[in-house]
Amino acid sequence: MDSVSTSSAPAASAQPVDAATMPQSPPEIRREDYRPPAWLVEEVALDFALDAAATHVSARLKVRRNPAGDGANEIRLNGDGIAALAVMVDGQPGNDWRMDGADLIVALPGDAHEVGVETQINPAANSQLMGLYASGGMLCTQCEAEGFRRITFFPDRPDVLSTYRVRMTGDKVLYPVLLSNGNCVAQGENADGTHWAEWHDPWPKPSYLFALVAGDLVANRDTFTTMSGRTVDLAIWVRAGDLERTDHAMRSLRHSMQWDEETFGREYDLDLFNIVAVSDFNMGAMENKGLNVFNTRYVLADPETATDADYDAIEGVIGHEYFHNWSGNRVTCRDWFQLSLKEGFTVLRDQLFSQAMGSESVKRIEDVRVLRSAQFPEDSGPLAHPIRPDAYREISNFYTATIYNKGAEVIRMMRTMAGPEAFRKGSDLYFTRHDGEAATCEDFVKAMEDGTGLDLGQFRLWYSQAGTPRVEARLEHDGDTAVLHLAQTVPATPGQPDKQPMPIPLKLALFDRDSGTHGGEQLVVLDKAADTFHFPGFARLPALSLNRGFSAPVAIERTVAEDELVFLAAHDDDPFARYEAMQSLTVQYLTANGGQGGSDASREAIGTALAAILDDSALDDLMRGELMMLPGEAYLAEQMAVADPGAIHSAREGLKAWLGRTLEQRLTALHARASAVPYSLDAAARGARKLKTQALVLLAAGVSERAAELAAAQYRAADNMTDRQGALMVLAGLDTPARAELLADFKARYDGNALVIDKWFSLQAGSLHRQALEHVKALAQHSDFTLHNPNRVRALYMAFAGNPQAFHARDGEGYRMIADLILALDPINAQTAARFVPPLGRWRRIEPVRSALMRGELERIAATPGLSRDTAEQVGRSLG
Ligand code: B3K
Ligand code: ZN
Repeated sequence: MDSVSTSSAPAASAQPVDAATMPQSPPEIRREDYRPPAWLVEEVALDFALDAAATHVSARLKVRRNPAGDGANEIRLNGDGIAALAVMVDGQPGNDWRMDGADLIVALPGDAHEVGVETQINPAANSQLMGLYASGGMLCTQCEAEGFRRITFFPDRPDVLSTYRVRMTGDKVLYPVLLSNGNCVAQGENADGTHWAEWHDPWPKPSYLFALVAGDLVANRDTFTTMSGRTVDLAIWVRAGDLERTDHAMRSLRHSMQWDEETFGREYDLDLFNIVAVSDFNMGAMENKGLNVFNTRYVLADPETATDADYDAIEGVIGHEYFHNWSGNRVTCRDWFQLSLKEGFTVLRDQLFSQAMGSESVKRIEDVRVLRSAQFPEDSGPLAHPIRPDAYREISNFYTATIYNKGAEVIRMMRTMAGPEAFRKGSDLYFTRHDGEAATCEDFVKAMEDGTGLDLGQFRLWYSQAGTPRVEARLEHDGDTAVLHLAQTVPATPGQPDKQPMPIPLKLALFDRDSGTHGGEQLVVLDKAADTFHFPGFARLPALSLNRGFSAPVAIERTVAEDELVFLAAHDDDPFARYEAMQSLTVQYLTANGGQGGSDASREAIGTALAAILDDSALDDLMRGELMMLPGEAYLAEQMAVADPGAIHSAREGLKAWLGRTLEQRLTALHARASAVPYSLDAAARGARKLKTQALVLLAAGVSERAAELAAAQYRAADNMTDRQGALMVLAGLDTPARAELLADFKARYDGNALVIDKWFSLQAGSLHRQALEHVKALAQHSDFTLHNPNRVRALYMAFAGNPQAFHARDGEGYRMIADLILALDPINAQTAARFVPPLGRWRRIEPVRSALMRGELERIAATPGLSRDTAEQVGRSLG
């Protein structure tokens, strides 16, 4: 594209906005204030003269008055920290423009114009990693949600869809590879040692899906033939040394493309699909049209450096980003309040994909565990919000477990009620009806209603009401009938004191205790505050298996006799329900007496149930490994109005120790059996590896010397990262000479491999060692630690914030460390800093001594001048 000729801008209004001058209470943006854009942008032409310290950007926008707009004779082009070097209207230097805060307002008298703007940005100085930034010598972008405005002035909102033509010029040696969205349409060399490429994306898209990458990269290439017979070129771009670790990602991509055709009828729509791995990235990955940008952690894997969990995560994230091509890109969001429209639906799609690729039930259990440990606490705390929020100050704060994971559960409930075939009709209708549009959650629900035939009138409450519903269940026996009484309450959440009953689909089965069988799974929908359901044909009280498969994201409140739970843990034919029975047994025991623990008889019942699971030869090891995991401390705390993290930790560790001692023979025998299974990626071998580590976890608590020997032997014999990391995780929590020796061995063995060194930081920060807090302090001073790499920051401090014993140290030192981190990180990377506020925000649900300390740290942060909008919002909501 020709560069736009310059006109001199008024100096005073061209000053970039300094984040430090941001007010402590940034303005609230409300869903009800949505108005269609006054102007649409049909075509965008961007010309980048790439340079790490000074990239020049010329933008030309073909704009057209929106008939549905407010008729304004000016266009608002959002900016963030950039200055307009020149503004042109219809090829002439524009005189009629002004700055409004960070935004550029350009007067436009007619109905169609071409607006040109020039900006200059400094990618090397961009530590926020939003917009165009430098990462290890390459240049890359992240625009969702509002990063495009850090590159050029633009109506940076998702309901403005445009086609993009992008030209890049850069140094041939530094940036031999030049990528953008869509297809490469031309390229060439200049006499001055630079080269250029021009890319065109034929699919109209919002600015948040724009991407550019320039760097010295190599590609793993493959092809995929679509259902209509088109050949798509696939490429995964990485640094030269990483190429051999991209095969699993490529396989996952091909599987994703195939699965989306088969399951949702969705075909890919460009001739090219590029993925680029970047080591400095604020989140997991980004679904830019035709050019996904990924955190290296969700691309690179080989048995030596990646665990089985890493392999699964790569498959899931590759699938997730690929599926966004339809649920997000072809049909995008009207505004950011509709974020769950694309994220909730795409999480459901990636969950179903992973369920189909591996163990369906184990994946379901893992997803429920994430929901309960991350989303339930969010839903019951100061940051609770509906899956379609009503207001935000900084949208980056709303990429939450509620929007993503609860959003997925809400759509999963529609699927459960409709059945998979009708659900597919609904999703087909949604994609056809809204293809090429910026849609709303309401559009999705309406398409589901029309496609499935369900009446979702009352169900819409799931979109507007926050809080995890509580369902009280009581089963009685009357004559030959089992009578189930159900009652629901949706708790009050910030801004929502009164709630209405919601439709809650509960799958259930009633087991005859003598035969251990049931007469078929049933679905009841509780849509009133209270209801009663009758099930004739039971001579005596059956055992109730409720919310099978976790059909609704609710908390069931039911006192169940231990013998019934032991029965279900051993006999339920729904693997999730079996897991659930085991969890309930443990939760009941651990939360008894205010978290001090229950009776010896209750503990015996857990031991008996676990022994049966260890002995059950019909169980596969992946599932056995799941059943061996005790509920996490965050989930246990969630069961109490006010929790004492110290008491919960001691009770849980006490139970682990008792189980480790009581089941020592069985656990060591299982460990030996599993150790004989050679490495492979099949389910049996993966199950064996999971079992080994779970056995060590229990043994370490009960018979630590024996566990230390086994763990050290497992570490030394390991030919894969799952075994090595599992063993080292256990050793990191023990006081044994092998601890320091093998941590040092691990560090030396993998020095230079950033993803594995992240593990080394995490293992120590998350360890059960009594000195974990001191270890974290020392690691923060390590020469390999930096606040400039989000993976490294998360490796150390997220692991620490998720380590209850260390984070909740009674003297408040853990809280102080996280608050200090937030303050140090905020000016560097506000988005990542704000992610550390929620752990402190739990203060209202914690016993008084710790509660006051947590609140004190939040107040200290709040009183610090110059906070980012991200952190100011999260701290304000946490204290409010
Ligand atoms: N859509 C992106 C998330 C962007 C987050 C911006 N703060 C990745 C994903 O959910 O697929
Ligand atoms: Zn997503």
